[in-house]
Amino acid sequence: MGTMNIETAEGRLEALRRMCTIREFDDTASELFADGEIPGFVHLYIGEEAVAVGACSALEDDDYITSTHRGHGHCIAKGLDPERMMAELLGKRDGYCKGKGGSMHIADVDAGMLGANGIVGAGPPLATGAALGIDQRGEDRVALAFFGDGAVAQGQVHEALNLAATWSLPAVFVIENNQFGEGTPVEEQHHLDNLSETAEAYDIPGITVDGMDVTAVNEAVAEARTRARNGDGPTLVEAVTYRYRGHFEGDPQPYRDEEDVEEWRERDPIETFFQRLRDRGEITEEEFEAMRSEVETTVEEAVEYARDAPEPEPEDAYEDMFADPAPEIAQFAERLRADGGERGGDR
Ligand SMILES: Cc1ncc(C[n+]2csc(CCOP(=O)(O)OP(=O)(O)O)c2C)c(N)n1
Ligand SMILES: [Mg+2]
Repeated sequence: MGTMNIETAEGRLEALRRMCTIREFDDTASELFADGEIPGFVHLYIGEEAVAVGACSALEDDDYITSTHRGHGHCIAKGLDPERMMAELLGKRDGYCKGKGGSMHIADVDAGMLGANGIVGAGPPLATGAALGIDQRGEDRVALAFFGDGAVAQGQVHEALNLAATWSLPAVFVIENNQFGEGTPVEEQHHLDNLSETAEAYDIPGITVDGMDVTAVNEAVAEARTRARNGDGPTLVEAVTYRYRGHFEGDPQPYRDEEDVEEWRERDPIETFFQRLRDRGEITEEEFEAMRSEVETTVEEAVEYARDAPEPEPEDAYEDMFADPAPEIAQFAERLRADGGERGGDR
């Protein structure tokens, strides 16, 4: 819950604002990528906003999350700063990982965001580990892992579920079923119709919810959190959603038609939540317009901040990489520091 308790009108507006911020941030990232301003790969969260915001609105501020290669939405939902996120996307020194990680490696341990992750299925074991730490220290927190339909059959995900269940750890597992793993439709990846049925193998609760509905995701995760905090172990929540953009920016998407995207857009998570709040008299069309233009300004300012931020220095390459670097690495880093990287590849 923290600052986004959607049981209150104020919290619901904050949830709407965060969903709008994710949409605007990723629309902007799409443009910057097309213009060549973002190096590497970007995977956008557009269409899936209700999952990250629904889940994070059920958490307390000091709970942990783990993320995926499609992590911008998780970061914004967890309250990370769009300026430092954008700086990271642009490879700048003021980014969350000093510009050395990029989109797929944004992390902020202080905010409980244990990292985006380029390895499909790598988040759940981190969440199980974080939950074990919580348990050992006797803290009042949970660890929640977001992972895709494409990760559900990964071996390490099952190891993570099994240990969390066996040790009744305070963990929550959230499958983002966005209908595809790269270009493979979910029904060609799995024999199960509802991926939450995977929970049966570990004798833990599994529930499938509408991932286009922020309230439905919030309720399922809130219940899972309560269960985790009561010492009753993990829950597997499947949120059924859709990604509007390709797998990565530049994906030619031969595996689907534009009409499929249009069909899902009719249940757009931001639009439907806005309409619900408007019908309850909690926000007017004008107020929503104003909210959207504030969000636009926030993201524009993030882009300005990122553009103005300095590049990392070559000799920073080995900083913050190893707790205890091997002697060869330490020597090489020292040489880089001494000559500013001028020596290039003589190793
Ligand atoms: C262990 C591993 N295998 C394969 C890949 C390549 N890969 C990157 S994203 C992806 C698809 C992931 O699909 P899903 O988990 O459904 O997440 P989505 O992209 O739909 O959000 C694959 C196969 C990888 N990064 N890591
Ligand atoms: Mg997927």
